[in-house]
Amino acid sequence: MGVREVVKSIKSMKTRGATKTAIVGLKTLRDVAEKRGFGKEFNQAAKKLESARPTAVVMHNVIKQVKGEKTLEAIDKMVYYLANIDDIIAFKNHKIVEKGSTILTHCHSAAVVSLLSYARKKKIKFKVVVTETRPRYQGKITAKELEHAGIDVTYIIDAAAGEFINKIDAMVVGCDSIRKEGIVNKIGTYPLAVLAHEKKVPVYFVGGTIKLDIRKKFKIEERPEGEVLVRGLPGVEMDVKNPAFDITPWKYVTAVLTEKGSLKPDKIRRMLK
Ligand code: RUB
Repeated sequence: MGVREVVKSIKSMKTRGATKTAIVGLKTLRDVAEKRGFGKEFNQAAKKLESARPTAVVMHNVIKQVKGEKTLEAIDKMVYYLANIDDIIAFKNHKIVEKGSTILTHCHSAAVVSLLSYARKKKIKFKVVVTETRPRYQGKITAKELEHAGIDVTYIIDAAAGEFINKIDAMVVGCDSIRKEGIVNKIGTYPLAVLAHEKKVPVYFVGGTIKLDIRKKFKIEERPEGEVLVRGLPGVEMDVKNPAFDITPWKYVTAVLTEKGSLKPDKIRRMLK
């Protein structure tokens, strides 16, 4: 696929998830670099790919690194690193999943699925409550992948979380960007974290340190209103908002599960300085 097709695939969410998007973006840039080098065309393609999904920081961080080195080997190294990071995170952190426990997750994160599947492979039996994740229903992908990994799944609408929270032992979600204000992830993560915190349920975010985000310019992607009101609301004139991500402030975060192990908020905030 060329740059234009990949940008289209990212914007339409055929390609999604912070890590996967960055891998696909990098592979596309590799083709550009192979044909045209690391000059103007490479920079233009990089800009287009980055702005296709502007909130997640992985694509930005890996492109920055590749621009520093300007070699195909640097791209290959980055792709390899991203393709393997979730396995390392799972290996280092799967013990947070306790035997007989029930985990709450939201949206679809490859890092979360990898960690939970690894725990199951290690013969730990547990349950996962998966929220459907309006408006794009990524919870369906998560439910399917976890069920295929032999995990007992309960699928709920987002608004049912309060009804289930007393049965939950830990909340485990992915992350798009780790910033000084807090952790950016799929819209709806923040209210779930507040609920979990209120009920003294630990809140874990899973993602590599490549998601540390020191960008000054940062925006929460606003997606089309048709995703929210699919058939519209004829005769009613109103504003429809559809932010794709929210920021969970640090006070609700128990730890970030990374390739360096489980890191507490204080440690991460020092790393962001
Ligand atoms: C996906 C989402 C995921 C993060 C992390 O949102 O918020 O939790 O991207 O994913 P969307 P991963 O479906 O809008 O891309 O662990 O795969 O990097």
